[in-house]
Amino acid sequence: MIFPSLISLRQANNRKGFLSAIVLVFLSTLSQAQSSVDPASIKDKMQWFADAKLGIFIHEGIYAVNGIDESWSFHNKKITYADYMKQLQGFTLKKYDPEYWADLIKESGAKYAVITTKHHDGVTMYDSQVDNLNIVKSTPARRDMIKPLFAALRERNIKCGAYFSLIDWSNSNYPGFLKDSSRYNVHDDYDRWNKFRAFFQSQIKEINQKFKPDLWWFDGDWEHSAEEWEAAKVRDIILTGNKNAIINGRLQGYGDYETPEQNFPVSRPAFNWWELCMTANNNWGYHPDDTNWKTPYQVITIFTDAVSNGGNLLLDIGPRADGSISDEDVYLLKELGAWNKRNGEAVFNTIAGIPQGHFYGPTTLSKDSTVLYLFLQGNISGSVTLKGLQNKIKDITVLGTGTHLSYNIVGKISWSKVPGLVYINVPKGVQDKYVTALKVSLDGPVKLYNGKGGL
Ligand code: FHN
Repeated sequence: MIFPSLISLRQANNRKGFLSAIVLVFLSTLSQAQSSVDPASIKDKMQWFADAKLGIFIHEGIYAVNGIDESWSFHNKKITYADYMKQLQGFTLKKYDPEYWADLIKESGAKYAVITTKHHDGVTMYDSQVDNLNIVKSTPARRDMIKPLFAALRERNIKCGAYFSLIDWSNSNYPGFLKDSSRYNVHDDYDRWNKFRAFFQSQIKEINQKFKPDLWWFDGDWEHSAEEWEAAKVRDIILTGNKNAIINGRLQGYGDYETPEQNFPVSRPAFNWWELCMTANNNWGYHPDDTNWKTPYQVITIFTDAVSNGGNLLLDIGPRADGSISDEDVYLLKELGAWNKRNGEAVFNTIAGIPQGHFYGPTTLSKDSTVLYLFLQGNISGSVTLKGLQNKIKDITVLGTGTHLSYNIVGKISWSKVPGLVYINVPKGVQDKYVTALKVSLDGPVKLYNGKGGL
């Protein structure tokens, strides 16, 4: 379900890494089949993540200088490596205000944020002692952008995530470089590969010590196997330094949760925990020529759909090279935040909703399953139907306005155990600007009839 979409993603984005996509599918299917993490053993540490529902993804890097594809632009030979790295000279962060970033993320309603510490181009966004290819030593920014942001986020009780690319196409000991040329093959020169492993694992150790991420968002695991990455050891390095750290599912089977990308699950993913990562337009980084922005309505319907299917949304922004954030990204986060202020009860700290077929739209449940939340997409008025509900309804209100709604039970046959249809009357004027949330309070934990009807 996930990986074919990644292939189409790459092709759609001209990231013609077709071969890597094939390898990706094989390795990913392998890794998924062999997830090495026992869900029961991580249930407690995952609770904040399960309750959080919304995170903000931040792709910041030298690729914002020219506003081009992050790392892929040189890998796919849209620009030479030399010209790509000339962007180091234009990366200033002169308008970078981590307090403002943290305020905006707080206002969006997000409970966590994930920022790129290093993308596939190998440039670290902090003062790495392991490599001089970092924004402190190699750009006019001359400052670490991770420490002040994590401090500002933690002041606002927002969890901090570190995106880290296992791929490092700039490192001379890394096999991969351009789409059609590699430096060497691991099996031909394992000593060189060991040098690279020691290098990237040292960076993971320093990020763990310096910033103590609450969440690690690995990427690029598809280029090598769990054995080659020493994925089990990487997991141990992190958990030894921070036993409650959460690791995403891009560590060749040694992660805690799954990360579908850009494409939207139709049926409920069979994962204990999952997170849909998504761009606000078509690109992860700042790309001024990309004006294909999603609307707040589209983001909110995708968000409620993901949550109703037991997942989180990690919504991406791509700040500029001076650290300022585009008006379009700001507008989306503020509109999403205003909606969360009106309807957050139906999202945060809830659990996945009732199975499809009982209501034509996303739903969620309170943790004790005694409150059912129904999401009405678009400007729905008139009446909406709930099928198979065996509970008695205590009350129905519209979140955001508190308006109480009436309802009728239709077609209930006294001697039959099959429940009637609940028609909820939604008058004009109570609708939310984007998605309306109805709160249905029940007489106990939800009980559903999902039979085929009849006598
Ligand atoms: O190659 C990266 C891409 O540049 C971007 O960082 C996304 C974000 O999830 N991950 C990879 C593509 O799957």
